Amino acid sequence: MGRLIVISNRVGQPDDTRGASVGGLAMALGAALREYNGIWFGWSGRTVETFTGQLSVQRGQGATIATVDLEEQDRDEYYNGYANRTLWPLFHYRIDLSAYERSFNEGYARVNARFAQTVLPLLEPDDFIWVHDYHLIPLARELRRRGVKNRIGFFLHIPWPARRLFATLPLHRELVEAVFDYDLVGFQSHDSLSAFEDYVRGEAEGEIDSGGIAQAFGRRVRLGVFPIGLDADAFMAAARGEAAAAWRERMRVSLAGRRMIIGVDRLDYSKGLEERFLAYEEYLANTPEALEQVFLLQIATPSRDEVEAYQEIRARLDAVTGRINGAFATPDWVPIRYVNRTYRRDELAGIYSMAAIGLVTPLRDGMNLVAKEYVAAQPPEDPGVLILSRFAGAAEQMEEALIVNPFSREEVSDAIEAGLAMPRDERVRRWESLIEGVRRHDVAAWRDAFVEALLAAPCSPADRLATAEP
Ligand code: GDG
Repeated sequence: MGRLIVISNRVGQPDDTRGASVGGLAMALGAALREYNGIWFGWSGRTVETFTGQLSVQRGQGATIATVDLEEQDRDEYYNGYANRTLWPLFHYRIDLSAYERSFNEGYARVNARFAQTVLPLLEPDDFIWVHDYHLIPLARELRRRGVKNRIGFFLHIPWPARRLFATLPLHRELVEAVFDYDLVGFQSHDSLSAFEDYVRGEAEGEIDSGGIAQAFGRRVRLGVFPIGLDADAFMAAARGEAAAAWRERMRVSLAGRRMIIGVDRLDYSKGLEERFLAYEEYLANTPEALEQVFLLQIATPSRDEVEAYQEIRARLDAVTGRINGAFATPDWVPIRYVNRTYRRDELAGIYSMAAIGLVTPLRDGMNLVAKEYVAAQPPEDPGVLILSRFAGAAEQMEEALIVNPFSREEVSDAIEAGLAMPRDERVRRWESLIEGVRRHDVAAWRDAFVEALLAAPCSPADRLATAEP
């Protein structure tokens, strides 16, 4: 079997098993690459005055990491622009925040072409290529134009939006047409898959056969659902380790008999943090006996802070937490402990394990790994309760959580009350079912299912010739 070539916007540190890096993608791919003799290619995160296409290659224990520098204009138009100001908000149903600027589009096309050009000399005929996420949707098209016939798969970590929303994107057809240069396209959830299929049928005059093959634009691509998972055993082991134990003790002292609700998220408007705080405020207002007995610890790691919408959400959250704390706090209790910094994964595991409730209420989320981490960190004999948004991909798998509509303060507030009152035998029963799913559908199962489907996908080089440049 050939090598696995992973291509994503940024590369992670596959040898870093303690996981200092933030973001579900880096954790998931690190585990995948250790297993194969893989190459991981992406942007170095650095900018230079003029693009050179110079590869910088680093051989680690598990994988070879290859990176390239981009220009400042690339970062502005491709990364901060098309990826995070156009596609991210649109794919998370925030068309009010989506910026449609031609220069972003051009930057996106330019960087995808640069990625293809730079990775080309690394490729061997037997390699199979796995492209990740919304930054690189047209990469297969760019590779095909350069004559690449290898199997290429694409996995979308974020949701695919409903057809009518997607159609608000200028040049939406071109973007979907580019999807048809892959052999396999994977989504996190059935919800995303059916939104894509709906677009293919309704806007691209295409068809989906019973085997999950989509046909449109004179080409075919296999579609599938591949819900991402945790490196569950490693995370459970981290929860039993020294750093976790130290944090458990630190939290035990600081709890002083109170009960903790926890949220852990990148500071992103899609995660529903403001709505979460307001629902929690509603719970406090309606439950006087909870005052001084409960608190919400929200760890919100700053992210994409060059993008205005992120600066705005950060300022709003500062204001909302300040207001709620001002209204409810007493000299020895604050209702919301709001923390804008990063912790190591093993430290997080210890903190999660002390929380009576994991509050995971994104307004839209491809999957949401925090929900799975919370479950993996719980003590089996006395587990906490997961409250989970129905709009996270994880909700399709984690039915034993308390599933809520994150837009409804009342519903979330009721779920907090129900979670805190839930008897131990019900908590154990729900948790046993949840942890079984987290362990079975782990990151290795995700990778194996995707790779197997990619290797089995119908690969028809004849179709490719149509898109190759003369
Ligand atoms: C995208 C999709 C999909 C957070 N704070 C710290 C920290 N984190 C870690 C969490 C978790 C990860 O970041 C966040 O993963 P999510 O899955 O919740 O969300 P995104 O970053 O938006 O990821 C998402 C994912 O890709 C994978 O496909 O599930 O839907 O949006 O692992 O623990 N990690 C550390 N310190 C922190 O302070 N070490």
